[in-house]
Amino acid sequence: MLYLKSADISQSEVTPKSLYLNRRNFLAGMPAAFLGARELLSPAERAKAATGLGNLVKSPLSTSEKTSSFKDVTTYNNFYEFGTSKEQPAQLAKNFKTTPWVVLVEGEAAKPRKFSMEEILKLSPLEERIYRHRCVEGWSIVVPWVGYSLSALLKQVEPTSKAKFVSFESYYDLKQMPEARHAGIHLPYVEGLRLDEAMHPLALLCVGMYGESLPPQDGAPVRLVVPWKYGFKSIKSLVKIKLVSSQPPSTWNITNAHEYGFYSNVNPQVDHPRWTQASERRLGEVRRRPTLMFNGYADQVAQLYAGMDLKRNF
Ligand SMILES: Nc1nc2c(c(=O)[nH]1)N[C@H]1C(S)=C(S)[C@@H](COP(=O)(O)O)O[C@H]1N2
Ligand SMILES: [Mo]
Repeated sequence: MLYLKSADISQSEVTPKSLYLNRRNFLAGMPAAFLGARELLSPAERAKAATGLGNLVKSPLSTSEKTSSFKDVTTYNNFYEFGTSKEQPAQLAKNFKTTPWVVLVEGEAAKPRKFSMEEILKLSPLEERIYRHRCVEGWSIVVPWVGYSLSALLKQVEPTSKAKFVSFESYYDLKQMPEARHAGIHLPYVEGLRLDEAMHPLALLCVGMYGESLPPQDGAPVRLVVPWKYGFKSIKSLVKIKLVSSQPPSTWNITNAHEYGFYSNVNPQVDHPRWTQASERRLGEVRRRPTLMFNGYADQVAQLYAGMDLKRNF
């Protein structure tokens, strides 16, 4: 019998009403203990099976905190296109087809163009960046991501002076993502950043984790990781990036504007309407820990918001 723990209900990104509408989905859910094929391999076998990402530059932007386990990070996911429970994406994204893959970068740019995945992988040296990553639901992880600053890609297309924001869109195909019908959120998944946020060196264009290419459930083949914002800003399986002149829509804001603003900076002083944001639980740990302003990246990013009311711009 599959049942929901009360914490899962009270701290889910979707409202209880949407959860109720998704009940069918939960009842059809997979056993939580099921492991992905790669999980069954020994570490040595896994290294052999991995898509080699070559020599990774160790980034000085990394935290020295202990990384979360590969298992936790790849079996407890939010990827609504592949189901709304934490266990579904690892199961239902298994056969997600990520080759060939093309990302269109267009809009207010002198040189808009498409980038194949092969081009993206070669654009800039791949770095290992160990970041804290916190979901608005109150869980967090520390992940050795692989990628490089998003700015390297954006600079390629030469943003014009009219470009003030960047909008992002995920892959969406009901044939590959049948569960998306019951997601209860606006799809295709869209997100946005102000241009200066997108150009900040911490904003990562991510192509891998734990030295390997990204598993489908974590956003293969290419996603964003914006470590000072709640996890939902870190859009997965990116297919489109558009430089725009005004603030673009974002999936969670469209779905529930009362609960999710455009900025979504991690801020322990601004509670979510349905729960506190003052603390979090790191996956693999029992005791909750205090949540840090900007998820611990205040020294690097607070300047971007100087003079802004961060309670109003939540
Ligand atoms: N396309 C897409 N991107 C997404 C989501 C999603 O449902 N669809 N979920 C977001 C949320 S709510 C979180 S917390 C992070 C989770 O990333 P992870 O599963 O790699 O930890 O992905 C974000 N990116
Ligand atoms: Mo999230």
